[in-house]
Amino acid sequence: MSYTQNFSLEGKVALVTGASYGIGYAIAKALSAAGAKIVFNDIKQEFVDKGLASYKADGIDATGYVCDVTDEEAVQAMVAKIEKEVGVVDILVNNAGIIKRIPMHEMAAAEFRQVIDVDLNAPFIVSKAVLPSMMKQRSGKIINICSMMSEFGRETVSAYASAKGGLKMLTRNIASEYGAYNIQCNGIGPGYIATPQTAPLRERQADGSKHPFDQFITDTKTPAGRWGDPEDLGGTAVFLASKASDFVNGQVIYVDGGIQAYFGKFPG
Ligand code: NAP
Ligand code: GCO
Repeated sequence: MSYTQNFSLEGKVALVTGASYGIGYAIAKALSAAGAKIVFNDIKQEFVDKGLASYKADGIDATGYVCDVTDEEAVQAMVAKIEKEVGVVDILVNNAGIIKRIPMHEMAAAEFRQVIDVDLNAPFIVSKAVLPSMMKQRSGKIINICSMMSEFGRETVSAYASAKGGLKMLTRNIASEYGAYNIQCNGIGPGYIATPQTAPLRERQADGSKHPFDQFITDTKTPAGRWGDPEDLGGTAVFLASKASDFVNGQVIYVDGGIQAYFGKFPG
């Protein structure tokens, strides 16, 4: 087998959750370029339709489903449908996610639970749904989209950091529990990526100047000196979805322009 064939996803079915736009969409595009057949979901028909139009415009023949990843019954039904209509899911990317930026002492327990539900419980639910067929075929790849907050805390993101820290451990546990079935589960920890999720942190100020958080990310925190583009994550996703990573299991690869390595710029 040639070196490049190791990275080919030809003949594989990839389910990317919440992939109508943003990071999920860019990862799906990369997996498709490597040969995978793309399946995605979103909560609303309107977003599935928008996603389908974008994939079509990019020349990708994707299949989209309406499904809330926190609803176990709906997820089980979607995976059964995918297996019937497209094929067994060889690659799962748990991408769908939300954030609520609220000081912890002001956060309602229901808000905390909602974030845990989408960002941690749902990856459990969707992984659980695809595992039986992966175990039967004795191969599979699960990629969990983690975060800088899998390692760090910061003001206002207690629920998100709890969920993403938990997702790192779920990643290690899936690797531990199903490695014997030739199933690899790894995480990607994106740095600060320009998507709708982070748009409020990049909003221009009334006087036209940069948002202070935007400045903090580019000038203080990130050695690369810029926000990430969703497409920056594509290469790592293809690697973790391919044969090239068959002996890599339970890792989180941080694709962050150097944030995890950096102490931060001294102001002066
Ligand atoms: P985004 O632009 O907000 O996109 C998130 C996607 O998830 C949307 O398509 C959304 O659908 C979908 N989604 C949310 N809840 C869902 C549910 N219950 N069922 C199905 N789909 C659902 O976010 P993003 O920035 O691309 O982030 C994607 C993932 O990367 C998330 O897990 C996020 O936490 C993580 N991440 C982001 C960054 C960053 O800097 N942007 C960094 C590290 C990690 P709707 O539009 O229909 O709500
Ligand atoms: C925030 C951000 C993040 C990022 C990302 C970093 O408010 O700090 O939204 O948490 O989106 O997850 O990796």
